[in-house]
Amino acid sequence: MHIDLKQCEHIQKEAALELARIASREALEQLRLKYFGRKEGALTAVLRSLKDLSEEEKKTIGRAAHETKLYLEDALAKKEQALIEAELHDQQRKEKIDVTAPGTRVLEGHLHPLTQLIAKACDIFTAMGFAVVEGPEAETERYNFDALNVPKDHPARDMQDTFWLEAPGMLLRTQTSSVQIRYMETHQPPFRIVAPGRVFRNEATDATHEAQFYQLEGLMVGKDVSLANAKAVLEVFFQRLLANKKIAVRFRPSYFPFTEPSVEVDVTCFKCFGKKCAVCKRTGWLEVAGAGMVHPTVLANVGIDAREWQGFAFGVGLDRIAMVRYGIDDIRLMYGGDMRFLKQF
Ligand code: FA5
Repeated sequence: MHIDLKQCEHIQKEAALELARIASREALEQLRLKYFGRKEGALTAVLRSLKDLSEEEKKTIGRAAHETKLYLEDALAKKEQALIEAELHDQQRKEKIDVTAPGTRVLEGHLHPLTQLIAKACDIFTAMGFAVVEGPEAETERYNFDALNVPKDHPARDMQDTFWLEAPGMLLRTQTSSVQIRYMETHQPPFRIVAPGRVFRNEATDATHEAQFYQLEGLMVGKDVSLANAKAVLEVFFQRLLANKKIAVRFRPSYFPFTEPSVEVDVTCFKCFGKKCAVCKRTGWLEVAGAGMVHPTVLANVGIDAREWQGFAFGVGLDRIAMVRYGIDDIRLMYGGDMRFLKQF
């Protein structure tokens, strides 16, 4: 191979152009091999052929070749350093934490309005000495109807359209009154309990009727517990629940097979506070529960002597209370799972 000064010059120029275009350490390594590679390196070939030059040529061309070698080594090293710094800078930029940037809000859940209402109700009754108990949603006909003095062929069974289960004698409870029986079977009076829970009725749904809703059962049995006590307890409950001492309760005669006498419980409309509005149908009252004195036959069914013990029971419809309290105009919203609705409570 014959070399001359031009060749060295050419290598320097070409390498400088190529170096300017290089953007990665891998590409830089390729370039290093192109010039300094043991077998095929362009500059390696030049340096190798120096030994064939005359003494005169060695002085000029040899020096130029060595300068080119030094130049290239230096340029490669500088480029490598620049690439390392750029990489580092890039990494730092990516990993940088801006402590002043606004944070990402963590979505926080909260309790369903009905769950909030149940918790509040249980607190109020607990403060009045009531124990909170529960019963199953899939219930037997005996606990839901028979033991509650609802005769087999009595139309009262149709009052609450029942979802029957495939297992014989099993149903989805239509009322929390079934918990009264379960509790009284296993406890001796005196006692006071509340039992909140979900009930089911095979009804056409509309803005105020759902096929599933919540009730809160109350039961107080003692030696001389009367309907007046029921009125007082319910009045205190609603006054505390709605944080308003002016709330009153009134009883209207009614009929339930498991109570005698039986009453419908109305409470001062807590939308208009008695001023008469659309929610209370201009009556000033809201119908919120059924109640009465536990029927002697029901007590006998669970082995409690009705000559010695007596008491009241009530069943509050929780959904309608939640609706008036929170201004919800359609009961079905409560079970729709729509976040836009739920987020408001
Ligand atoms: C009963 O269920 C009786 N077990 C209540 C009772 C208990 C009376 C203890 C005496 C002694 P009633 O079917 O009226 O009664 O229902 C009670 C409350 O549940 C009603 O006042 C109403 O607020 C609510 N309710 C009834 N049906 C529905 C429905 N489809 N959707 C939403 N709430 C309902």
